[in-house]
Amino acid sequence: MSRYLITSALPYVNGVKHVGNLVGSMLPADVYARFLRMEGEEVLYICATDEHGTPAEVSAMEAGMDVREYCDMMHERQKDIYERFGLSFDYFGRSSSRENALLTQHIYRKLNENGFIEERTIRQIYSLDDGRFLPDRYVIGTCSKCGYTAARGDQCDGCASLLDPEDLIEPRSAISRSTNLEMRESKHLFIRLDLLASEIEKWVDSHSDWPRLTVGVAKKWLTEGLKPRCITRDLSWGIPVPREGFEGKVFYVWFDAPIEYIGATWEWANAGREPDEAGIPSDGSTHDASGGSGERDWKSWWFGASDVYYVQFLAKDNLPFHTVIFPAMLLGTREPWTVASYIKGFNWLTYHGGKFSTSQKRGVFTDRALEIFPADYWRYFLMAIAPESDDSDFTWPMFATIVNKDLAGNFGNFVNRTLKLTASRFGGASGDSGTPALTGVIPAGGQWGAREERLQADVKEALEEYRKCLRQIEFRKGVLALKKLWSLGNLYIDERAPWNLLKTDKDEAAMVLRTCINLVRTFALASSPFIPFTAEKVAQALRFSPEEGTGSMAEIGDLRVLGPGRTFEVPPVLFKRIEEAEIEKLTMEFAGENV
Ligand code: B3M
Ligand code: ZN
Repeated sequence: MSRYLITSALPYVNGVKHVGNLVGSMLPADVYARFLRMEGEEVLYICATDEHGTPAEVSAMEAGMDVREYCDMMHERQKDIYERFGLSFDYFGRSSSRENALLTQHIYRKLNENGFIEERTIRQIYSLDDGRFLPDRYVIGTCSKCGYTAARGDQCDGCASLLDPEDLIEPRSAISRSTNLEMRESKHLFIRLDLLASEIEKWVDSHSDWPRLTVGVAKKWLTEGLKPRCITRDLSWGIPVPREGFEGKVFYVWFDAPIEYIGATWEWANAGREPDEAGIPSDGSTHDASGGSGERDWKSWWFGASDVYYVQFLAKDNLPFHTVIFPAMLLGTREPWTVASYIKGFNWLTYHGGKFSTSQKRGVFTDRALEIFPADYWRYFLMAIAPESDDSDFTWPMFATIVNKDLAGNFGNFVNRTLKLTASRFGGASGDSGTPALTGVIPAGGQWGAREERLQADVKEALEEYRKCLRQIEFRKGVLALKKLWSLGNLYIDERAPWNLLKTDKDEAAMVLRTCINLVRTFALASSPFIPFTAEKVAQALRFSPEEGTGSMAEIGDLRVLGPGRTFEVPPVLFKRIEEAEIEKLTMEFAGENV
């Protein structure tokens, strides 16, 4: 028996994310977590905001706020949005937590003890007027290759060349615009990835089941050769480096960010209590994986945990950090930290053929998305077009097609016509006084025939197919299987035409409708990882608890769970069709400023 540890890439704290970010990490992780819980598995789904580094510092400065206060505010804002998307984190932490600081410093110390840390002196641009070193991207100037006047020190947006700050003509600070810059020497720490390369390669090779994208990126890095990598920065916002001569320096944000997967689990366990440094397991001690007292035990997930299957979800630009650098950091401690069992990487979601752009306001951002359509529309649509094996493109016409066809047409319509017809013919009182909802009673009578037996077999088969896809973390295939399952309902009801049977054989009609209501239950439960809010609505309308009869696909697929005599309500239309005119309006609204 395994337990499942799930993490999704930590969104940077600055700025609200667009729906492309969502589908590249958090949303699929959530679908997977919900699916596994539904299967009765023990799951811990952890995420957090990534709060350190220059972007947070600079955004705080732009907002005229203290960086800690800025992060407090933005963390809450993002957390709220993710809650409204139905992301079912067991914990959503913060990389600026005390837990993460202690763990980051611990991991650094172990790497250092084991000879994987090296001190080097490097030359960097210092801004006299800002009183600080400038990271490459905070130096701007004219591109020496194409003459673009707002090129950054790491890359030119005019000609896409990779640059060094020295390649810029008339370099200036992106923070203050000051040209008062000079090169200064500064001491930094490097992690000796070169010494860990063969171990990492072995580790990657031992995972033949990983997606092609994941293995491809890892292999590319390994073949190009791993070089020592700088893990410290001359900044004040970050985790202090516990080493003589490094006062005033902090760890590079990419060093502490992945450690926050562990840190957030510790935050979850502490539930607001102060962490105790002695809580970090010491060398060689293998933790009792049973978790002891039944309290939240972060170590049982992360240290010496032989029964944990750990799955990471992230977009492809984050793959090098997760397939090479983070595992090297953990392996180099020579302690038994949990490393990934499976790494699910995603390609890009583009927006009408181009990039989502925060600066140009191009594309749909998560906060605005929820003002336009309910979360389940987004969840289903985004997963249906998830950039799994290739990049994929968001367009509004596509959004409308998928919502109209699958959600409103296939699923919603079946639920609606089944429940409406039943309520109107069987016990269809128009609610108690004051409640306008149409209510009905599941009718008695009739016997299952060969068609129903076949339906039951088809449903179980479709569910098994669906289950297989999600077990293999193949979401688009999972969506296809789900659609196939829903179609079985429409096929059945059209074939059996209970509206006609009602005139000729009321018992038979009752049996068909009863079977359809059970299909509604099955569909709602099975779909709940993708459309949890709707599944909940249906559960409430049919008055069954979502936990009732779950725990296996066989139970979910059983079409004789809801028996005669149970009352139900007809829920309002679950998914509204999106009309042409609305699509045009939305396409215009989100086209961005440069169109
Ligand atoms: N915050 C980059 C990103 O949001 C970075 C991920 C950290 S994962 C440990 O794409
Ligand atoms: Zn250029």
